[in-house]
Amino acid sequence: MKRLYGNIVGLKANQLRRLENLYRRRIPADYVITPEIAREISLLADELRRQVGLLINRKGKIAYVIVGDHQKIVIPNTGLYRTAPGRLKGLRCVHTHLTPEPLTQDDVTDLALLRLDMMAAVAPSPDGHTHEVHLGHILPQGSNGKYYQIEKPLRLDQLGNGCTDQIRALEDELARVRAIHAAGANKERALIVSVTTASKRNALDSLAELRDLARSGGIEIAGEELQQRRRIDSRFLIGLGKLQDLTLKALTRDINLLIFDQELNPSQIRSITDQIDLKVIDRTQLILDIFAQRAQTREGKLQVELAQLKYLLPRLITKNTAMSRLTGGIGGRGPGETKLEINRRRVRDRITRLEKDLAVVRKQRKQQRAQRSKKGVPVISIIGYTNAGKSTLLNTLTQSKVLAENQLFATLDPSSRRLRFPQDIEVIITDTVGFIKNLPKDLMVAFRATLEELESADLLLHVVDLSNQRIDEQIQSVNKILRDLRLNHIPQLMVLNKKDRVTAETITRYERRLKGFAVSAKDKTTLVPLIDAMQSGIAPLKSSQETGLQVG
Ligand SMILES: Nc1nc2c(ncn2[C@@H]2O[C@H](COP(=O)(O)OP(=O)(O)OP(=O)(O)O)[C@@H](O)[C@H]2O)c(=O)[nH]1
Ligand SMILES: [Mg+2]
Repeated sequence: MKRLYGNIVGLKANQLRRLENLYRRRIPADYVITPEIAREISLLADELRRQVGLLINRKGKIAYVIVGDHQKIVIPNTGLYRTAPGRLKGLRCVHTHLTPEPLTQDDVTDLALLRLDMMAAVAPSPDGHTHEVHLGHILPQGSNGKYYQIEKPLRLDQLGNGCTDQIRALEDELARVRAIHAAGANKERALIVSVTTASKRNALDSLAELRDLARSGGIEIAGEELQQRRRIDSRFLIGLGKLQDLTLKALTRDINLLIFDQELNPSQIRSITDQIDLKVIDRTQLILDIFAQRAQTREGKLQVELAQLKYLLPRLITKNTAMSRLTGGIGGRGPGETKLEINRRRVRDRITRLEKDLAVVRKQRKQQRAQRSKKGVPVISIIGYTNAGKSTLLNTLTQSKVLAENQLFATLDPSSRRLRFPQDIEVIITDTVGFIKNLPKDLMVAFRATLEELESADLLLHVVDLSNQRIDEQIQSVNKILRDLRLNHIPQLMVLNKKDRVTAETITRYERRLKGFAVSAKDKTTLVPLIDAMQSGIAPLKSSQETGLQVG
């Protein structure tokens, strides 16, 4: 005889036998539950003053008999049952309520989180004379923000309602939704989530940027969720109820990834992934993943790996299933799944190794810089917020073909080009990785070698995107990073880019305010005043270096 699950302490032998006998019963395909079994479990529950529950498979076999307490049953770990993405569990739950109560919040949570075929509660009818059955199921195409449906209570003689067909139809519909999305290759489908105490406007701006980031990371966005709270729930960030909503939404829209705009600490990631069967990442990890996709050179790769491992280390806890979702990152790139079993020590060893390698790189770069300054070739560095048009500007200035794309972080590895000005001055012009607000600290540290390159710049071209709604915040973020890197003493020219995309009035306003040069990096003819300014910015420098050389 199969065993019972739950709290069977204090049950009498004949009660145990009656419970165990339930395993022998079979439910005909059309029925959620037969009236006899419904009556029987209600009777048992009344006698025990405990809830009784059944998990029933698609063949009508009872797979689990569960004894709960007065208010709830705890569903055992049904992990062995299939959980194919976009499919239901293949089990439905029918349990008793001791009072005339419809499906509870807990019932709906179980329905959602376990992806049960159905959830049913057999409860006394309000008049107390008979029983009625409350039934809920997932809605395949969530409409009006509702992802589950609770049916009108059924009388016991209404239970033969084509139950199996209904479940099949439900699952077909889920499969259809999934097929539509699967057509878009094996992209990740994400729900982006922001939980914030900030103003709505700031939160929306930030979400918009997160959307761009996700898009740049090759992720498809299936939905957005903004929750403004007076206080942040320190365990789940969002409330548990909301989390449950998200799970249902994820199921019905075939979503496999949640991206949080807010940084999640290790224990929050764990509490969330303990609750839901989805991959969960935060903005920082998304940025790290994009960097991992883009890194081309050995140095770039070293830097990204270092940043990823540093981020990972505090989140690395052995024997936690949540880890597989965490370390995988989007599409399992970066340090990824193959190295999942690495323990903390090995991660630390690897970090030390990477730091050593990078120290060598830094030294080499330093020597190169010393050489350059000995030769007296001035360096102009193009900096600015990501996607501002830095690479495009470099390309147009030097007629080269550095990758420029409408993506965040198209450029990761710095590139340098020589440029000869009309006045016959030669300079080196470098393009760098773009900046972003709240640049993850680990990235900043890891990219020190690249960023140090900026220290030797004689002139910075700060490129801004006039057409971006968030231009002011972006300028502030860049200036903050420059201060953090102690680069704010280097002379700066403001380059107001993409002027072809804004009105003349906007151009004048920003020219006045920022004393910058409005250009269209794509159009060489617009660059003349900027080139003049670059020359006069560099010329005094060049002549003083030459005098210096003569003296030496
Ligand atoms: N309309 C217009 N688009 C531009 C202009 N300059 C750049 N772009 C576009 O803006 C996008 C980003 O340009 P990039 O040069 O890659 O920008 P970036 O600053 O190097 O970006 P990251 O390397 O990702 O930080 C590309 O799609 C460019 O074609 C411009 O003057 N006008
Ligand atoms: Mg670039």
